[in-house]
Amino acid sequence: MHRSIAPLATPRFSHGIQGKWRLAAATLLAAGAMWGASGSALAHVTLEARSAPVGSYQKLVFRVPHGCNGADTTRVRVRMPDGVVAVKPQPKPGWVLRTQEGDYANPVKLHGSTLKRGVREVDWTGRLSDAWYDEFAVMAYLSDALQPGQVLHFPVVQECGDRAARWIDTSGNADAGNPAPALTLTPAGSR
Ligand SMILES: [Cu+2]
Repeated sequence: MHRSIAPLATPRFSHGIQGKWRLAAATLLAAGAMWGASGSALAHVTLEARSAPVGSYQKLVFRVPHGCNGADTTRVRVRMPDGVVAVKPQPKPGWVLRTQEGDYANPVKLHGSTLKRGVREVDWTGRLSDAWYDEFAVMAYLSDALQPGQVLHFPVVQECGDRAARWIDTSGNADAGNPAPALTLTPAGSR
């Protein structure tokens, strides 16, 4: 007697297992999208610390993880927003350091004296290979007049020879192509 062997039917997963596969697939997709977004955002010029208390001294570290479309970085200029005072940049061996002074929007009382002007822009000129990572730091005081919850934006122009990347978007939009490094202010004395 010849019994026909039914052709192998597509294994039908029970709804539970199929559901799980679908869920796993959806999670992977979402993770990929998020990495894409946060990965690329994290890969721009950003601040190491994302938040800091009002009325405190902070070391602000600007991270440069790549050049301009493959070209080496030759200059990094950072503008200080209002309320960021008593700025002292960190020199870097092999880089020329320049600063631009200007009036503060509001005078700031600090250690018994009133500061009316100071460093408003810092400029490092040198060379950083696109294949390498580096940091550019300043010490600064976050004025007591600033408000917790406020987001400070530090526009950065990254020059790469005759090319440039302008990290100057201060909209705070997550999908901004060229976001300026941002610092969220927390209440005085908070960690
Ligand atoms: Cu990037």
